[in-house]
Amino acid sequence: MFRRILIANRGEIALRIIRACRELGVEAVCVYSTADKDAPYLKLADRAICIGPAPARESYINIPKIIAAAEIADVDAIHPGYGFLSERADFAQICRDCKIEFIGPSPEAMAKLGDKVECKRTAKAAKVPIFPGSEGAIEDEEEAVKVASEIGYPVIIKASAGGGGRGMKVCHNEATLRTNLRIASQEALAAFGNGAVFIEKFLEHARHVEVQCLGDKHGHAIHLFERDCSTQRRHQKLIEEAPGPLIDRKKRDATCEAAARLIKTAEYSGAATVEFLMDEKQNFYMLEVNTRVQVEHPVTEMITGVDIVKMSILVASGEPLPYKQKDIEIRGHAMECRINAEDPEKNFMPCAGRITTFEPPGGPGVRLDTHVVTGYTVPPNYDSMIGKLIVHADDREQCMNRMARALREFNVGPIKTTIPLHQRLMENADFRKGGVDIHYLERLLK
Ligand code: MV4
Repeated sequence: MFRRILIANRGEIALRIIRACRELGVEAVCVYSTADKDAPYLKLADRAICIGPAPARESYINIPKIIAAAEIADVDAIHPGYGFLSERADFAQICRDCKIEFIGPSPEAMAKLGDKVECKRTAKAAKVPIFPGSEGAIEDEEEAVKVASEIGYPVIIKASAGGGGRGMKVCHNEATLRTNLRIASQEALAAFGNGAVFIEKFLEHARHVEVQCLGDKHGHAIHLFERDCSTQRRHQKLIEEAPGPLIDRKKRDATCEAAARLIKTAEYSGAATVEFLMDEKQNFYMLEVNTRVQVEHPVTEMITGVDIVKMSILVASGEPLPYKQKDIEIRGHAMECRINAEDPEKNFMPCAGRITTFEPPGGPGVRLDTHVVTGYTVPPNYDSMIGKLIVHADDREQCMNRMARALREFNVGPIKTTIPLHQRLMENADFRKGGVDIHYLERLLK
């Protein structure tokens, strides 16, 4: 096991990683920007190093500064958390060159699964279901038109280097396909430095179901079942739950096994999430792979009992996964509400500022992953998530009742948060039935 780890992140995930380190007997070194200098979680680290001013470019995503801090603190490894440098294959390669273990996949596995065209190719070989579409990147317009007429409109153009909904265009006919192809490729080149685009069948009504996987450096890969993350707005998830409600067991198992196969085929080590869209007939189609620990990992931890952050550290140190697939079982139901410092009444405008009232919920089955304490000031420079309320119960119904109870106990002020919106959702008949699609929240907010 590592002696000392540098945490190249901030906020609740930095605290989550500190906690995993402490339990593993590993020293944790935090880095922080001047905007986070008073963050209370820094006192829980064994050491904290200032890496620069508030803008992430000059601190949390500044590779020379992160590497300098790692050298000064003499760490064995760097945990990137999510966001920031977590999915940068160039950073993973620099860590390797500096003989610092990157806690995550190899740069090769990250590049392979991070590029969507490459990822689809690998998925197809591993018999993971994908949308019908172009084989690889589009080389010329006529080829795209031919593929589209074969699979039928609507089709969607995606950037191979894109992600999280960036650089996508839906086309309903040949004329718009032709026009959009050129625009999409130019935009992709400008935004990602890679103009490669591909097309696939566009699915209108869908649920977002993703499979949590873990791989080690000994060729083992397992899945920890799925999460439903359909309740989102502008590609920002608001609620995640596990298992996915109302999903046929056989189809679910086949998809989860396919996801684990993909991770194994890619010789992937660490935590990975394979994203799918699920149609009304519960057919699954892979979208992309997230090569990091995700925000919503706790719901999977609650239903499986597996500590995903600890596992990410364990496998990076070269240990084999201490679980076989048959050891993994679903226990009950878990749900996570993202608590953002935003005003849902004002188009989710971020609300930075001092939190003078902070009364967290508690009691059976309640977990709160947050770095916030009374008197904490939310800086305006980073994302607005200030915590995640996760609850676990025997079934979905009791889970929602428990969430409603916990939300009622949770008192945050004077800044606005997403708590009242979550309370409304816990009482919404469509949400309670389960199986809402990816457009549900935006429809509700209209
Ligand atoms: C799609 C799709 C429909 N059909 N692909 C958006 C984010 C990126 N990961 C992929 N996305 C989509 N890909 C096909 N072939 C619809 C979306 C999509 C979406 C997916 C998941 C969660 C929310 C979404 C919101 C709008 C569009």
